[in-house]
Amino acid sequence: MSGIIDELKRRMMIRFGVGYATILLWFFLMFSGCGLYSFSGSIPPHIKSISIPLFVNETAEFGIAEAVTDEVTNVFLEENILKISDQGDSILRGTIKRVEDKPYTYSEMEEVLEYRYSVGISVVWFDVREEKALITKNYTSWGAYSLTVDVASDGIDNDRDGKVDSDDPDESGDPRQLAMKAAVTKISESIINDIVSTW
Ligand SMILES: [Ca+2]
Ligand SMILES: [Ca+2]
Repeated sequence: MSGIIDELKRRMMIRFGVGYATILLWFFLMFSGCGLYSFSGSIPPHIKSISIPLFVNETAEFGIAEAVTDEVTNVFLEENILKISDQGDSILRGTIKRVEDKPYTYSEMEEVLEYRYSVGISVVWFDVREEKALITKNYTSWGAYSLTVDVASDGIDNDRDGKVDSDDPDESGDPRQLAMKAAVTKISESIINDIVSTW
């Protein structure tokens, strides 16, 4: 008798277990579905692709237009947000308006401890079919660096990812280049966020 009860218990466990797994799977599909829906659903449905011509550089900063254009393009490719195309039904145009290096903190000896590299970029995301701008916005961001201490020991979170010096494997190389990369990455993220959350 107890054998039969044990068998019934076992079967109920299996059924309950399967049911539980089904519910979990259902929840997973529902939520991941919602995630996908809200992500792509925020872009007008007739826009399936985007052209990203090389940003215009109005500053003397060499290579920054390429750096920003590449970063934005890479995020689109990685996240599979819109198809990148030379003849896209939307176009992202950007202009590097301003690059500045400014002292930010000083030592007691009035030496500059930290510089801030800041970038200003104006961007237009244009709907080709309806011939209207979907986003027109200016973006600014910055990265920090020292001219006297190595990026790996300057006590500065150069790329603003919350990790400093030896805790951050990314903090190496040319300080100003790292600051530029940080600014460019932040602006690229902001542009992408605005594109996927306009509607
Ligand atoms: Ca860092
Ligand atoms: Ca550092």
